[in-house]
Amino acid sequence: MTRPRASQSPDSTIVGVATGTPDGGVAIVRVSGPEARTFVEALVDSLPPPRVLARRRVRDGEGAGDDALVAWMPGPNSFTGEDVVELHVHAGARNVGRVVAALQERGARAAGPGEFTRRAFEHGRLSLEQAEGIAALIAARTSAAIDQARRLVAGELGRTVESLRSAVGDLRAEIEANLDFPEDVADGDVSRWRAALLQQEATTRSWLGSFAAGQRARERARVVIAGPPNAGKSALFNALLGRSRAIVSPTPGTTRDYVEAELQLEGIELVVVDTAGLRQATDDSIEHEGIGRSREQIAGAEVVLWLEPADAEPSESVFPAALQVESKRDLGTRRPEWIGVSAQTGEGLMGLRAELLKVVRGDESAPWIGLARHRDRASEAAAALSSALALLERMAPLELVAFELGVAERQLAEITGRDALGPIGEDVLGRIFSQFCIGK
Ligand SMILES: Nc1nc2c(ncn2[C@@H]2O[C@H](COP(=O)(O)OP(=O)(O)OP(=O)(O)O)[C@@H](O)[C@H]2O)c(=O)[nH]1
Ligand SMILES: [Mg+2]
Repeated sequence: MTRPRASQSPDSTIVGVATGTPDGGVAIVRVSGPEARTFVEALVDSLPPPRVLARRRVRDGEGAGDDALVAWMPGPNSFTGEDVVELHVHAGARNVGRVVAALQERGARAAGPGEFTRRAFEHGRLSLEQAEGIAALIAARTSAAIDQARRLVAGELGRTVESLRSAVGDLRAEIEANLDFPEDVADGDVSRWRAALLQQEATTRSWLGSFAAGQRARERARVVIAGPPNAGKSALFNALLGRSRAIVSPTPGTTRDYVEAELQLEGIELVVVDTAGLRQATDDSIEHEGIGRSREQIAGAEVVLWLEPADAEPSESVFPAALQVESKRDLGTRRPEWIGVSAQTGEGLMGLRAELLKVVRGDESAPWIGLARHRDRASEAAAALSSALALLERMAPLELVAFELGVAERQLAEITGRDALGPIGEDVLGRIFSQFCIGK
């Protein structure tokens, strides 16, 4: 196990505010460590029985003290695995500050970012990817992100990864058992190993293949409406949102800066962006700047809606890889093969929404809930499994195959962090837990 730094001594008792800002009516002050009980008892006379919320007066100074609810959760069956006491006090920075200061006077140390969760990990209460799931849950901005983070916290990824890791480990053990007598290895063994390896490699690659879908689902896709001036981009933007958010006018070059707004389509959150119309020569420097910003928006888009109006000739600069939409269909059509809409009559909007959903959802393959760090480790594991497979097919010495399997095993173990504290190291843990807010 990595030795914590002196300032993070596992023996120290830490205090932090578990509730975030802005304050609600109640704030939770959490104390964890061997002296949690003693420190809090000094303020509240007696602790309630374990896991019972009881009312206590918190004497944190001269006056009457705060009227609080106190929960006492003795370790190891607590969130951190240590003795934990939670004080539900009245919120407000000053009031909470006094309670925290009183605990610090008794000897509790202010917790660093993610320190409670880190202790939970170090005491085996959570695996690493579950801890990362907690951070992802706190940071989640879309309902898909919340679902995925909850599944991480519930240990779903950890169980899948762990089951592959143990299969790789079993295979390595079996191959190693044959190292001393390679001439006894039967052809049947080799083809069985090969089949197992193929399957393990395919599993890992399938995670990598659906990583992007999971990431897309977590984030709000940016849908950028672009096209020549006066195409009806702002009118379509408003029609999609169902409210008049952007200025619509017959003057080409009306929209200068881009305008963005959130849009929900069947439970999928999108960001729709209206941009300044693209045209070549313009000596208006503001419009010029606006066009530059449109191009940046297009470059950063998951989906570009390229809009051209039915009452103008097709332009030469249709943006490639975009959904091609003809606007002002109430005026006729010159691009019958494009998706047709009219912001004025509402014609075609349903069809456009359906096309948008199709693109945003991408392939319907189940998205992987792993985060970027998990993808990186899985990708190393997949590479090692591929090498092992290639070595086996080349009839290379079995030591080499076993070595590659060992690499794959270690990479997979780093995802959950459970059995691989050594190789993970302080810097990785520091990076992961520093993303948390204080009190988590
Ligand atoms: N007939 C008809 N007119 C439309 C429709 N949509 C927009 N218009 C008109 O087309 C003109 C331009 O609309 P905007 O939405 O401002 O066009 P834009 O593409 O945002 O233009 P810029 O911001 O200048 O690039 C306005 O006069 C709108 O009323 C439509 O569906 N049918
Ligand atoms: Mg506009």
